[in-house]
Amino acid sequence: MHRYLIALGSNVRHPRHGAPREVLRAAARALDSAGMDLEVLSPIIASAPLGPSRRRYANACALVSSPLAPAALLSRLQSIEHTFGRVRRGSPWRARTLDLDIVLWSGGALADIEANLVIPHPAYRTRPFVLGPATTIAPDWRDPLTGLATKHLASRLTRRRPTPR
Ligand code: A4P
Ligand code: MG
Repeated sequence: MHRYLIALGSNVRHPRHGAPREVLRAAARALDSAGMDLEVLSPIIASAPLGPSRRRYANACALVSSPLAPAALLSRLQSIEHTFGRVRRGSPWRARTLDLDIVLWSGGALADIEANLVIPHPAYRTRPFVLGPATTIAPDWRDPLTGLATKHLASRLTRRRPTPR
């Protein structure tokens, strides 16, 4: 059995599930029936968008256990994204409403070129919308590359810098 920390994000309503936070709740249930055991879902937070989008995001993290290896797990996540994100309302297909990223796994650092998969997720150390929820469910999980625990990475981001005089 492996353990994974998954980051969930959404900033588009889903016609059936509703607002982004409901999309995340439904996505967490979907993880549970796609070869993963959902151990815990973090609180769902609202976060300011990073990047070009203007809509606020709902973000959360989930801890799952699974017999699936990383590449197989990624393709399960992508098919869940697909069922949620591409809702046919006539054509063309609409933008994705759900992003599921693998942040960490129990096997340490991994770069699978064929599967286009890098773990830890290269951007997680600088993203408050990942580290905040992650700290509530996996505070002591260490980044295999820096050796820093989630809670330390998070506090590095929020720590106030000395004000210049
Ligand atoms: N990939 C490589 N490593 C991983 C991994 N550890 N987990 C590859 C998941 N996927 C991984 O992802 C693109 C490719 O990354 C995949 O082919 C996969 O093989 P994608 O999800 O299809 O595309 P994307 O969403 O454009 O990329 P990505 O990297 O997930 O986007 P970002 O950078 O995460 O941006 N602001 C707030 N507040 N909250 C958010 O959640 N999210 C984004 C999405 C932007 N701004 C945001 C948020
Ligand atoms: Mg993604």
